[in-house]
Amino acid sequence: SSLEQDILSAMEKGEFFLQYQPQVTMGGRSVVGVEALLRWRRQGGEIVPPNEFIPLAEETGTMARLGRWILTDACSQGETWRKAGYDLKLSVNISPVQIYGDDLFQSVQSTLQETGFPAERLVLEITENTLRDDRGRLSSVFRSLRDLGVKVAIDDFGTGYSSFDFIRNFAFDTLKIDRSFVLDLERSARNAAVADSIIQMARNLVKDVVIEGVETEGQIGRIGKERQDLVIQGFFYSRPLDPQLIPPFIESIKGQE
Ligand code: G
Ligand code: G
Ligand code: MN
Ligand code: NA
Repeated sequence: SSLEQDILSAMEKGEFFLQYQPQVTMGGRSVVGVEALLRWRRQGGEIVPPNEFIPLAEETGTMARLGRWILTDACSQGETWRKAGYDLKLSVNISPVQIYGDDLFQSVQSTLQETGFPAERLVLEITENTLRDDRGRLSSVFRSLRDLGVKVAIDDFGTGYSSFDFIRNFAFDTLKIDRSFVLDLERSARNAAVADSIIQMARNLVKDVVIEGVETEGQIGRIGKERQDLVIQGFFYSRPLDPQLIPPFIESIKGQE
C-alpha cells in the first residue's frame, strides 16, 4: 500500500525519532526512568502522532522493522545517557505484532549486545489488551526475556477487564495505571473509589507502580503526595522531551525540594 511505502521511505529518510517522557518519584525528587515515545516528522515539518500511523504499520507489516529500529535507537540513547552518568530505566513500547512475530527475543538480545545497554535497565511495555491474545505464546516470550534480565511492564493497567485471571499468573515487574483513573480521581466519589482501589491493587501485586497522565497538583494531592513508593509519569512533571533535554531536566529536579 502507499502508506506502507510511506513508512518504509520515512525510515530510510530518518523521519522517525523518539522522545522520552521522564518517570519521577512522587514528590518530584528524582527521575527513575524514561519512556520512549515514537514520533514521525514528515517532510515540511508536520508531526504525525503515533496513534495515526502505528495501527497502520501493524496492519501493513512494517511494524516489525519499525519496532527493531525503535529498540535499537532507544537502547543506544540509553547507553549514551549511562556513559554520561545517568543510569535510567528505559521503557520501550512493544507492539503485539512484535510479540507474536518470530524474532522479538532475538532482536532484544542482539540489540542489547550491539548497544551495550544492560538488560536489567530495559523495560518492555505491553498494553493490557494484548493479554487477551495467545497467552501461552505471550508467557513463553516474556519468560525468555525475563531470563535475560529484561523487565516487563503492563501498560494501561485497569482497562482490560477480562485479564485479571491472567495477571494472577503472568510474571511481570511493573504496572502502569491507565490515565483514565487519574481523571476519575476528580470526577466523582464513586469513580475515585475505583481509582484508589486499582492503585492499591497494583501496589499489592508488584513493587513498581507507575501512574500515568498526572497533569495537576490537585491530582497529585488526591493520589497522596506522601506516597513515595509511587512513580508518576505525566505532564505535571514533564511532557515527552527530545533526548538532549533529559539530562538538564534531571539536573533541574535535583536542585528542588
Ligand atoms: O506519545 P503518545 O501520543 O505520544 O503515544 C500514543 C500511543 O502510541 C500510546 O498508546 C503509545 O503506547 C503508542 N506508542 C508510542 N510510541 C510507541 C512505540 O515506540 N511503539 C509502540 N508499539 N507504540 C508506541
Ligand atoms: O504507551 P502509553 O499509552 O502509555 O503512552 C503514553 C501516552 O500518554 C503518550 O501519548 C503520552 O504523550 C501521553 N501522556 C503522558 N503524560 C500525559 C499527561 O499528563 N496527559 C495527557 N493527556 N497525556 C499524557
Ligand atoms: Mn506505554
Ligand atoms: Na498507557
